[in-house]
Amino acid sequence: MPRILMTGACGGIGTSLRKLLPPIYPDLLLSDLKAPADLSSQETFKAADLSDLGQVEALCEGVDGIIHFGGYSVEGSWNDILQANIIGGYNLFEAARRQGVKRIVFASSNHAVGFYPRHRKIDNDVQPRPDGRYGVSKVFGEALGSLYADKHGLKVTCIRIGNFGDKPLDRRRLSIWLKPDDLIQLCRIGLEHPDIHFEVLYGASLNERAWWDNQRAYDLGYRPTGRAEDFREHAFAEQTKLPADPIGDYFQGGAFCSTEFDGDT
Ligand code: 15L
Repeated sequence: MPRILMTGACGGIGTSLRKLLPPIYPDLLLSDLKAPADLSSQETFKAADLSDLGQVEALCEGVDGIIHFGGYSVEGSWNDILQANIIGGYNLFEAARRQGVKRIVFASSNHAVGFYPRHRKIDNDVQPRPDGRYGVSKVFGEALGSLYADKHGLKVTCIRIGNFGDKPLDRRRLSIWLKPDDLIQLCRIGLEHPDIHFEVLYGASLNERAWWDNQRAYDLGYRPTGRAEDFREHAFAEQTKLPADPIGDYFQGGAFCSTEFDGDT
């Protein structure tokens, strides 16, 4: 039975996946800076600060595969992003190498490519166009994954997650929504598929308005079940509550693009 480590256990995605993963991976080790308040006696938890290599190395001992959701998950100050995502990302890959971990699923983000305009459909070969310091840290994480796959033989899958949740929250999210069960499928591909070397996949459900060509994920067996259009009315109703954002509406990354923006469209 493989031992799977999931970092970021207290984050939005980690909180949801903590409940969904145990039937698939019963030997699940959870980690974050502090234990979740509702940690049950059935769960195994070890605290670690990603910016401390020694702590991350201790965490990786005896682990076969990692799902890395830890770190900063939105735009932040340079120092926060530097500690949690740049240094933390390096520590995670390096600790995994030192401890002989075989596979890593890295939670990348749509914000690694957020400055592509919405009228352009992109695949997983496009060059990065990060839309902030957070997006840059995700590009860095993908680059680390590529390096550790090519140089050290780790099997690495980067998932450019759109917007994870039970339903799409607004018009933009109709294009990038990711249902929890579909993320589980992508994680399983990364942790189990025999053909993985280094992959970049899009974390998106069955979204008719998708801006991403996710053929590679489908080739690896991905069969999403979440249909964004089933929630169209809800998403459009929520959209009316948001302030106008012409810059954000032009780019795939939305408000991550319009924040601090003084460029050209
Ligand atoms: C992300 O990468 C964030 O982690 C999440 O909080 C959302 O903002 C999401 O992107 C999004 O683009 O909607």
